Amino acid sequence: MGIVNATPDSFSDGGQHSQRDAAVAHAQRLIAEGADIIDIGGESTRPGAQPVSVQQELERVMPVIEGLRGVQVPISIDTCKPEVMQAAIAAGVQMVNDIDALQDAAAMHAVAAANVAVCLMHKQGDPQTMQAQPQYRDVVAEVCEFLRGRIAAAEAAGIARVRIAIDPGFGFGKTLEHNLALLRGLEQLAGLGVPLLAGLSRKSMLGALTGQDVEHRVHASVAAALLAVQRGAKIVRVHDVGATVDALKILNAVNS
Ligand code: 9MG
Repeated sequence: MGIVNATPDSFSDGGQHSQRDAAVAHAQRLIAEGADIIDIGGESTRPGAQPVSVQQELERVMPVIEGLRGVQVPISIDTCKPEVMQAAIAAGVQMVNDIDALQDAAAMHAVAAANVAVCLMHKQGDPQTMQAQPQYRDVVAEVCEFLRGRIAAAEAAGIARVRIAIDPGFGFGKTLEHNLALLRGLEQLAGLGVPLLAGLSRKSMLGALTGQDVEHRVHASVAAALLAVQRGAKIVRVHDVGATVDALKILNAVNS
């Protein structure tokens, strides 16, 4: 899954049209490099990020979704807002990536009413405050229990199991130790019986381990993606698609 951030700070040279064109061109580049899914988001979820309005988010993501109409891979919308989900689904996206795991009833309804896939992610707290003091008794067991509960809630709302993926939410209300424990325990989450998505790309845990700033975390991100896939992840959400695809080709060749 290739990441396309339709946020003003991502494609920096100003005007709305050039932002849209740059985001569309970026997505097309990721597809050419081997992305199987493109994930488009209009609200930053980094620690400390401020929320944006429905209107702002729609203005950011909808032109990019329209610009990618007809591409050969499924498009995913990265949002927690039911209104954005509905508009994106109406425009043809095939997946909703909700870092809030459809805990909003209207979001659950938006996905249940459509024939789209969904990724249910775990987080503790909200992006503004989540890294202040994350606490768990047993992070793997608690994330597992939360995701088991969200799968059950989604199925009860009418979302077929084949449409559901889950994600431990690396970096979302987790310390470095929590993130490492989750990476070590990923097989337990994979055992929940739906595809597992892992997003480690360029995250601060990789900076903490390597000392590299965000622009220089490609190698660490590829290593983390490989480890996640070895432990059962079926989808890796990444910025550096070409490098990750090459690494996964080696893994697949060794495993086949
Ligand atoms: C939007 N977003 C940022 N990080 C993410 C992650 O790790 N997983 C998912 N599903 N979405 C993410």
